[in-house]
Amino acid sequence: MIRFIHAADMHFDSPFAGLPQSVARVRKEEQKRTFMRIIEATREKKADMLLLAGDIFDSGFVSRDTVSFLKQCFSEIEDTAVFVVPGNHDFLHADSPYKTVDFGRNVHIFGEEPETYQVREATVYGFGFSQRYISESILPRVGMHQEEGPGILLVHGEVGYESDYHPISVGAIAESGLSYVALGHIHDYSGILYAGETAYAYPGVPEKRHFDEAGIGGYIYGEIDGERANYEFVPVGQRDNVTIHVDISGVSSLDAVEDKIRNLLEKQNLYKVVLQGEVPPTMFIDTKALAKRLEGDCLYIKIKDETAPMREEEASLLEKLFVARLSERDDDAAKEAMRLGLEALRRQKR
Ligand SMILES: [Mn+2]
Repeated sequence: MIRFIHAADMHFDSPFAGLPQSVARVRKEEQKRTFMRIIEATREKKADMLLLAGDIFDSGFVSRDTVSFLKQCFSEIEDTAVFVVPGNHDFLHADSPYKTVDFGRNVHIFGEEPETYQVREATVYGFGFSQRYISESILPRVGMHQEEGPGILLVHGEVGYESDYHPISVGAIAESGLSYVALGHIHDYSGILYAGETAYAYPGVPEKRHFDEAGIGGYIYGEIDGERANYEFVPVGQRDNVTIHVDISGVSSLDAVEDKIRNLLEKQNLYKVVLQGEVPPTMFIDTKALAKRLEGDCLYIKIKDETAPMREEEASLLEKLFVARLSERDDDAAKEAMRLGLEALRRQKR
């Protein structure tokens, strides 16, 4: 039986732009810790191979820390063959760490021409990016897998007919004779897909970085035993980047808005909160101050105000007068009176 672990798109040395520096620093450490979980799983499962399907690095800028971290990781799984294909973000070039660093005896980095390795009864095929864009489909150049054991292809690219990021057609996968195609490039887990007899999948980013990479990331564990195969997605990510839309229509005070948001937060996650609905024309939402008050309830929060002022005729004259008078005072009693008073006035209207 062949056992493998398939991960992709770690994007090490991502700047985590948009986050405050202190949070970005935490996230960079966590990104590495999540990868260590993948290394631990590789060891525990006694996997024959660890397949890394490109975009291991976010760009040509790779820190020394990251290089020594990866060397350390790979040395801890000496009995596992580690296969790496460069992706569009970390494509091969003369100064690339893929060319300049010796990652260890058990690590094989694929070049731009398809190569083949034998790992026990399995044949592993792969090739990587050596430029930012590839619009030609290279899969047909690999040829059909005709060896006896299972065939596994490791590649970075986009399933479809047209793409500047190495198009891979479903038809070509179906005709490949392969058991499994280990893909990288798409940042969400794709599910285990099939083209003919061949399974293919994107594991996605293991530790999600941005609000457009929501969910808990992971890797794929596979076992191929003769004709039988089993593939499962294993979550390992530590935090979720959650976007929530909160309708605050009818919420009469900023304290109530704060409470409403607080109830939706989970300590470990990062949040983008979009406020919606209609609010009294006198309500001014200082999103920065509000976020600051909620900081302790999650790792990070940013708030966007997309509310609209209530139409004039809906805010009664009485409400306006009431708010105007109370706004002259700025103490807790006035705030409480504002909340209770507005609630009472609105109840009356219904
Ligand atoms: Mn990527």
